[in-house]
Amino acid sequence: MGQERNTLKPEGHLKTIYSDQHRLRDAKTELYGGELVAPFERPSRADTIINAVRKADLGAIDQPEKFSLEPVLAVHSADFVAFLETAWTQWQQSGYQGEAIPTVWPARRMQSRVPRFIEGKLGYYALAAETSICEGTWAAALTSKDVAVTGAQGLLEGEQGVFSLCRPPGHHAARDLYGGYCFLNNAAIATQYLRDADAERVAVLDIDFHHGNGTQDIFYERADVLFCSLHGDPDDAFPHFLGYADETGAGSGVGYNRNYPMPPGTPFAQWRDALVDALRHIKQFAPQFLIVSLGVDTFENDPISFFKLTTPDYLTAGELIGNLGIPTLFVMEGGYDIEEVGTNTVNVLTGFKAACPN
Ligand code: 5XA
Ligand code: ZN
Repeated sequence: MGQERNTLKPEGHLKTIYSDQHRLRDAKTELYGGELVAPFERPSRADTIINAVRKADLGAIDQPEKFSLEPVLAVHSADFVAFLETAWTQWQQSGYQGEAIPTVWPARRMQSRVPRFIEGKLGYYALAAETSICEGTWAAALTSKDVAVTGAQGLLEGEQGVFSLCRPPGHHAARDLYGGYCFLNNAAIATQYLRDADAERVAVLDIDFHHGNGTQDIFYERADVLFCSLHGDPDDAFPHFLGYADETGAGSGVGYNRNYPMPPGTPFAQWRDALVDALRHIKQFAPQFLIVSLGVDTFENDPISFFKLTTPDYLTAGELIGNLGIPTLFVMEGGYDIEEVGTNTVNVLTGFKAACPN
């Protein structure tokens, strides 16, 4: 580590980073089951979570600092970032009336070039069609990145636990792909930010219901970032084309990617066993920092997922993570049961805080 960590923070303190700029991302459409529906990933999710955080009195709630595009360009390609920045304007200029939805892809045996027209660009950069781009999407994604990087900065300043309430989420966004409600990969950006601040090793634990294909993609050939993901088996669940157990890393990254795909109906006991195994590997890796991609769409009543975790289970999950004693940044990903998304999220943080009170 090149940077000194500061003195200990008040006991039991878990700082949250939040901005209501997330509301700028308020798409009206999601392509789901052959229909255009109101998006599952909607502003009320974050509103519910921040209200639960306030009620639980976990610690200070800070606004994010503003960061440049530098930490973004450390994990995403410049052409992808330029596309995201201008996609909505280009779409509007084309005369289309609805939100921007991709309809054509570079499928097998076709060319892999970036077309000039926005319809082609959307297909080139999208990994899925459900995620409409609308006014305010880019501004919200930028703020979400600031929320993540401010959280990472908190770890560098000596916080033991920080919650970055990112929205839109990020873990499906790869180096040059968006989709699955994600645009910029907040967890990967925070991870790389910590590496660039001289942390030798950083681990990423993804406990969202869906495989973190974007994060895996970004770090797949690296031995300095261990990626572990617990998720619905891609045979049955989005993103379908990545997340199998035999994806273990490539090049110098072999052995630093661990996937735990699980079947429909997976109960907490089975999920917990996978978590314990992932935590064992993380402990062995001995990272300076842990990033948790925190999704609570593993909940039994989640409308788009199929695991069977219950509200008290999230306390146990947080406690198991906290037992590692590694300075940890929680980065918000999915969770769509609007009634319970706040309680379930706060339970993870409360369990963590109880296990590592400093
Ligand atoms: O973690 N990812 C999600 O919750 C989004 C899944 C999108 C499925 N079409
Ligand atoms: Zn998810």
